Amino acid sequence: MPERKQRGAFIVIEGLDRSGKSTQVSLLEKRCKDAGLPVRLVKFPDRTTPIGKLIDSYLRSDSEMDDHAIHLLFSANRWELAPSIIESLNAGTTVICDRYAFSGIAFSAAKNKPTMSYEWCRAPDIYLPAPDITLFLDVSPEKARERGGYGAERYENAEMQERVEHVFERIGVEIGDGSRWFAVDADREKEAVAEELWERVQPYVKGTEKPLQRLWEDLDERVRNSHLYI
Ligand code: DGP
Repeated sequence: MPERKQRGAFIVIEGLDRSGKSTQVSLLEKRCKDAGLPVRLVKFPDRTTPIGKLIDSYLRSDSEMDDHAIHLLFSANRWELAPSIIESLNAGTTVICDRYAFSGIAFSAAKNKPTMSYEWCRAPDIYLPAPDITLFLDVSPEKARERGGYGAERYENAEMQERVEHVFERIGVEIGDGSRWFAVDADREKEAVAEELWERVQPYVKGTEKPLQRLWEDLDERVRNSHLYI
């Protein structure tokens, strides 16, 4: 029998600000490298592209933008990198992604605007490559405060972070908590968190034969099959 082709795993790390996400992403990358696995790190927003530069300026409050427009730019930033992520995965490289579409929904829906519902926020990211596993670093507001509080960028305040966390909880339920989405207690020491992340990614890091899926493609199918489209 011909050997089935393995692709790299698509691993997403999400979390609130001050959850230790950047540290954990680096530790996970190092562990993959030490294990001899081909790995590529991707960070969203990618502030280096022309779209990313607009996002960077907005996050630093150097510029203002309509909430809907900036939401679509965050999504466009993911779409512009999607082909190269797919290419890496098909070449057998594990892709570790620091934030993804889930942040897109969480941070925008947390603005609580009547014209930016959960569904509206999710829409532009439907059909992006779907992660094999998403690890959500869950930090308590007390721990975040203990870690030196939030930074100076837009969204980095306790009230916003609390609303963001609620949206993340809903996303976790929708994606399937305990299957493709795992909430990880990020209040613990960084070594303990790193150990749990490493354990969680074990079924995937050596590559997978599973075809790459698209985000919420089943949901879209339900929409397409509905009588609204006849
Ligand atoms: P980071 O570089 O990980 O600190 O993320 C920058 C900030 O941008 C952080 O507060 C989360 C927020 N963010 C990340 N992705 C999105 C997105 O797609 N939409 C919105 N509105 N905010 C996002």
